[in-house]
Amino acid sequence: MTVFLVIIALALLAVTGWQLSKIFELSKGPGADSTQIANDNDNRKQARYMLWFMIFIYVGMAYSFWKWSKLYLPEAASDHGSQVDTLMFISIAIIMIVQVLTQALLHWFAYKYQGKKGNKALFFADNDKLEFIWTIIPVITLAGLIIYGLFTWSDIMNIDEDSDPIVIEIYAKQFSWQARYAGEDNTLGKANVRFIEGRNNVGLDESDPYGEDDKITTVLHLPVNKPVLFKFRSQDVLHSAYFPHFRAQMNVVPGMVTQFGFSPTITTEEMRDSEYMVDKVQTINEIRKDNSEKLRAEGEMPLDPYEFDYFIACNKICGEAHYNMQMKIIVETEEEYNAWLSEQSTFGEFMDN
Ligand SMILES: [Cu+2]
Repeated sequence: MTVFLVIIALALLAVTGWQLSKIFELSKGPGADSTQIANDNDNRKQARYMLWFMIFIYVGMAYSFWKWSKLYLPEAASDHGSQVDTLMFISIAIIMIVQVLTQALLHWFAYKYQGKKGNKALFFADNDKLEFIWTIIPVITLAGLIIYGLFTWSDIMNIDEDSDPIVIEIYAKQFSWQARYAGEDNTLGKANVRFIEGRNNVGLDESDPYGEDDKITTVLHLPVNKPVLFKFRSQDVLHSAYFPHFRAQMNVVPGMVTQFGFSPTITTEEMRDSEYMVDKVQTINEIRKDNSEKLRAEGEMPLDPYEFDYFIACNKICGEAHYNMQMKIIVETEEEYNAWLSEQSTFGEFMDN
């Protein structure tokens, strides 16, 4: 109702403004130039606006790069990540070059060929040579980008099963993630949403011997430089597993298993020690410190200092707590990983307890 009233008020305000401008025009008297057709003076003004607007766009662009380029993700922490980054960089570079050139031409031409009384526009109906040039250049560029993209895509998506990857299931539900390690046999036991009952909250088939040694956890540990094959399942709605630092994302679809594989290349410790992350964490903690002081003044609990961790975030708006649907990832050495995994209880042990 309030929105409706605000809209009506704004509309009435606009009508008032329009009527006032009419009165203002009329009050200028019969001698004033009241024609609706632009004269040389108007054209000159508009042409200058075009130039000013071009400067505004370029300054805004440069400022945005300077101000926000530090929000880029850090160096990719997976083996295929640099390929994704290169593809992205080339695409953006080409778009930027074309954008800067065409924007400049558009605004400069509007200025240079502004309307002048008595000037006639040069006009020709078609020019095959020009049309050929402006068609063939985008065709070659786009074909190049698409072919390069396809090669990169198939390189990333085709998982080499001979490399004997560690198989881990990522199980999504509103609003949390669980990881299921395949255990000694490296084979995941059968699972279905129909088997969910009591403590069996990911729906493992208890009659399947492969499932007996599976290990279900709420934190995802990964050994560095080992290929991992992720199998994704969802209990309820469409989710999307987004691993930004590893440049990976896969839809998690109820009723089917999707998959994606990569090898992490940078441990959590190494990433924390990187120049980028030290800087970022320091900035975050400075903000937290200021906020904590405010909280303390209001008699509330101060914030804990932030420490970097990899994570999976949900990248499909899946419900009210979607924004907070994430799982911590710890990339560590193989020894640390094995030590951690051996401490986790198997599904069989978990159900017997
Ligand atoms: Cu979700």
